[in-house]
Amino acid sequence: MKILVVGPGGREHAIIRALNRDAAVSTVHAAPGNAGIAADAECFAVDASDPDTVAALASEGGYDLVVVGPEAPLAAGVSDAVRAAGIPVFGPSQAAAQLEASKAFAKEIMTAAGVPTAESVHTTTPAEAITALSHFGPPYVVKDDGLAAGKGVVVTEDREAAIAHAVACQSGGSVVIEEFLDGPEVSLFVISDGENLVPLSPAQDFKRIHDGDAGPNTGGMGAYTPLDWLEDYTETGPDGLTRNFTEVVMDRVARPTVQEMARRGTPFTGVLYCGLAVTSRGVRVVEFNVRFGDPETQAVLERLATPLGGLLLDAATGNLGPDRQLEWTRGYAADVVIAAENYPDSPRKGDVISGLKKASSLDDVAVLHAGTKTNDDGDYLTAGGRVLAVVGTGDSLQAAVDRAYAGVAEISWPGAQHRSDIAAKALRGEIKVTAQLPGWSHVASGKVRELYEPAPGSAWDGEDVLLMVATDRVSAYDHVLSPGIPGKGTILTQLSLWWFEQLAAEGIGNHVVSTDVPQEVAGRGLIVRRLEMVQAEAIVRGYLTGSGLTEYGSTGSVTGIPLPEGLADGSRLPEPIFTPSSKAEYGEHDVNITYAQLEDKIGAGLAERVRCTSMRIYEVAEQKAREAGIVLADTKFEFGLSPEGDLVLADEVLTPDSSRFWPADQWEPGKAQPSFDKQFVRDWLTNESGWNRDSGVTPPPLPDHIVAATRDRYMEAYRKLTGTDLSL
Ligand code: Q0N
Repeated sequence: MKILVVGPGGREHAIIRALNRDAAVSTVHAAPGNAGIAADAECFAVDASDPDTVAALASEGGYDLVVVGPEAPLAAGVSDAVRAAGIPVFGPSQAAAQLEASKAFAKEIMTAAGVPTAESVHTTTPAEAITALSHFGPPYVVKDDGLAAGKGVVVTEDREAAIAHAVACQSGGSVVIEEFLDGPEVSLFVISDGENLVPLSPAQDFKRIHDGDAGPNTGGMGAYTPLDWLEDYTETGPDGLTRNFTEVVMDRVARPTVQEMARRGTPFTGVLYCGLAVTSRGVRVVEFNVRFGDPETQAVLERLATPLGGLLLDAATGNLGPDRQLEWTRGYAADVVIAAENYPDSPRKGDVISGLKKASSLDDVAVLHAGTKTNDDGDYLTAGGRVLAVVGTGDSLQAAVDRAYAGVAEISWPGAQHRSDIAAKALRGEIKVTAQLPGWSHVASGKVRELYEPAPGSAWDGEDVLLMVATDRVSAYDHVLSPGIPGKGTILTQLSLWWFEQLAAEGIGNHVVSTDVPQEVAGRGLIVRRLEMVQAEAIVRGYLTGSGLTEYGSTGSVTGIPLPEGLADGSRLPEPIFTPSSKAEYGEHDVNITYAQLEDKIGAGLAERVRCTSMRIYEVAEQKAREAGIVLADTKFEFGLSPEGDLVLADEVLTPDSSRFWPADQWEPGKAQPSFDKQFVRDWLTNESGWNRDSGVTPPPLPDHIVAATRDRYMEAYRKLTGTDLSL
């Protein structure tokens, strides 16, 4: 197969590199290509956006397939001209390319096809604008609708500022008020033959020039794939089946869009780039592009194992078939773009690039060219804003990123700039998405749990209930670790339920209403009464450790309760003590408070009821745990008040996440006690992983054997306490 790739940039270099790996591809040529591409394909210096020129070149060259890379030639009708010349072309017609070229057209198609996108309202009067702003709530998104006025977009929490911008825009025409899309952005490329579709692997790109998403927008400064954090995203379809992220985008976005385009007689052939926001309310389309994205393509194609030439030819000729699947290499890919000085304003050109050979000779590193040329001495010179993309691959995301940066470190020229935080948030586990549960709206996220409320019109709508979902996430030393512990959410929820039952038998009521939850969260979700929460945590300690030990060390007492001298880490206290704490600012540690402070905070009467009930629960639970061979060292409860004024036990109770469980037969005061849950995680992190707790750096991923051992430990705690096994 002989293929011509149209376009000059890094994306085209990535496509050509992947085509060269396809054994069925004999020849790849580029028009116009660039200096780096020239090493991998013969280049023809033509105007890539001129339809007749490209069609003539394609005919004369006898190509079996033309692949059009960038948007400009597509919008100019290059695909149509090549197709008219009787040559298969991968890339949409000029008419279908309107999905990218015209935002209004894209919106029209999405509306017709029922594709979820940001809800928006056109307004022409201040009163209409104010109504719309109130409808969406903060943060407010106010967009100028007049092409000429060009006052742009304002995103603000400040209602007055939003109104002012709306009024200013209305002076020149109308203004669009739009739903703010919270949540991370994802690029999903979907290959279409006009009818059938096949998705590539989701990727994330970095648009701003500087670290931390500071500075102006660029064409893209780096990307990585796949996105492990998307695994938490699920949605249930009308058939009651649960879909993963890619299935949701295929069902709700890509397929309806391609069907609508076909219905209009302008079938879409090529790659539909779905720019998506994964919001708390579900997936939303931010924008469509009609081509491979740059720099995501450099990472995505690096992992593609399916021969690319055959795939693109099948798409170009309507032969994808209904069940096309792609093969991927294991692991991850990341790329880092190196841009010229003064990019994106007016990039400096003509600097000699050094270190290219060294960088590309590194294992699992590829250097793809975007804006380069060569001089008479054979040096590579900068010749554009984005100059190079360095791609790294590896078994882990960290390895892929490390390799990309190892390549970047070899390359230099005066004023070269790159971001140093590509994939950093993902590596720190800071990107989170929430499963969409049928009948429930997400309201809050904890470190390891999620909270939902009944969705309007659902079975529980109008009832004062919440859905509390325990995840498999595990946290240690204030970091949420990856991967999670499979089954943890279920084990802890079932343990909590068992305790609730034991305590109910003692006359202690709790907030559980039902365990009949959506199947996605069966076993780890609880429907609970929505209570007015007591604004303090009720901690009972029978043994001295943790923050209690620290406080005892400096004052001899804990939350104002004096303790005898000579106690050590793990010492049993003469009698259990009630040591309340109070939520500090969001994200901060809770702070211990005295009983008098608790009385000030919630009132003396309520404080007494909370203290009394907590002590009683600890007494019951400590006894039961002891019989099971477990020391219940300390534990935290949360309470709420029912509308009738009853004190109700809330949250989860007496689990390893809210309590310290120690194996009774190993208890030995004077040292840190082995704990019954995360001991393996903590020991591995501090002793074996090479990670430093005080470094501020994200802990490395947990190895399989630590995950398995930790899970066994949770299971053992459940078995010991309840006397039964949990079949998961
Ligand atoms: C509530 N939290 C803090 C879930 C647990 N029954 C209730 N009624 C009203 N509010 C709450 C409960 C309970 N339980 C408790 N937040 C709201 C603990 N959350 C953290 C996130 O996950």
